[in-house]
Amino acid sequence: MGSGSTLDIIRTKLSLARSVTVLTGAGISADSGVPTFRGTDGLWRNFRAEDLATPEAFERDPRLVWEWYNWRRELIATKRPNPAHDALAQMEQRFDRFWLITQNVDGLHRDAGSRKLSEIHGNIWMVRCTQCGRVAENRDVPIAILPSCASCGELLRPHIVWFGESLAAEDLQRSDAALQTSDLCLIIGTSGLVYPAAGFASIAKQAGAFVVEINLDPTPHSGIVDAALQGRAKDLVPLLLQT
Ligand code: BJW
Ligand code: ZN
Repeated sequence: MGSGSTLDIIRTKLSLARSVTVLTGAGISADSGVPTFRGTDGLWRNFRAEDLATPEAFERDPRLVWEWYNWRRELIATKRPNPAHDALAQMEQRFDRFWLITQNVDGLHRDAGSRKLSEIHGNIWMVRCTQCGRVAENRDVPIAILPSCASCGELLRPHIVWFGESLAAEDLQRSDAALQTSDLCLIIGTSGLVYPAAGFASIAKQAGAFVVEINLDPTPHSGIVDAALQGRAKDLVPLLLQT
C-alpha cells in the first residue's frame, strides 16, 4: 500500500471519528529543534536520561542534575511550536471528544494552543519543593543553583516524573479514559520504550481504536498499529487535516 492511500485511509477515519486521542513524544519537538532523548544529540556531557532523570541521581548530586536542566531550559526557551503542534491544536477544535497526552516536558503543545492536554511527565518550567511539596512556575534562565523554596527555604526539584516515580493519578486516569473510549488514536514521535506510555497504543487498540503511528523510524509500536506514516511530524501531521 503506497503512503498516498494510507494517508487517504487515515483522513477518512479521522473524518468519521467521534473521539480522538493523541500521544506525542520527543519526535514532535525535534522539528522545533529540541533534542530527543534517544537520539545522539540528546546526550549532555555523555550522560543519558537514565543516568540523570532519577530520584537517586538527584539525591546524590542535585547540582549536576540542575545543571542538566539548566542546559535544557536554556535550549527550550528559544524554541517555538512547529506545524505539527499547531495542527494538533487545530484538531482539538474539530472534536467534542479529544485528548492530547504528551510525554514532553517542553510546554510547546500549550504554547501552540492545545488545552485538552495531559503533560504526563510534567513540565520543565515547574518546580516542586523536596520538603513541603509546594509546586510553582519558574521561568528563570538560568535558574539559580541550587534553587530554594519560597515558602520553606528547602531545596527545589524539577516538577518532572523521573524513572522509578509514579505518574500523577489524575493524568493516568484521564489518559486511560481517553484511550478506552477513542475510535482513533495517533501515536506521534515516540520510541515506545518508556512505560507506562509505551503501553498506550495497545490499550487503545484493545479498546477498538484505529491506531496510527507517525515516526521517522519503525518502533516497537509499528507491528501493532493499523496504519503507519514514516517521516517528519511537522510534514505529516498537518496533512491529516487537509481534505
Ligand atoms: C521523529 C522525529 C520527527 C525523531 N518526526 N518522529 C515495565 C518494564 C520495564 C520497566 C518499566 C516498566 N514499567 C515501568 C518501568 C520503569 C520505567 C521504564 O519504562 N523504563 C524503561 C526505560 C524500560 N518507567 C518509569 O519509571 C515510569 N514510572 C512508572 O512506571 O512508575 C511505576 C513503576 C516504577 C518502577 C518500576 C515499575 C513501575 C516513569 C517514566 C518517566 C520517564 N521520564 C522521562 C525523563 C524525564 C526527564 C526530563 O524530561 O526532564 O521522560 S524518560 C524520557 O523518555 C522522557 C520522555 O518523555 C520519555 C519518552 O521518550 P520519547 O518521547 O519516546 O523520546 P525518544 O527520544 O525515546 O524517541 C523519539 C522518537 O521520535 C524516536 O522514535 C524517533 O524515531 C522519533 N523522531 N525525530 C517524527 N522529526
Ligand atoms: Zn517548601
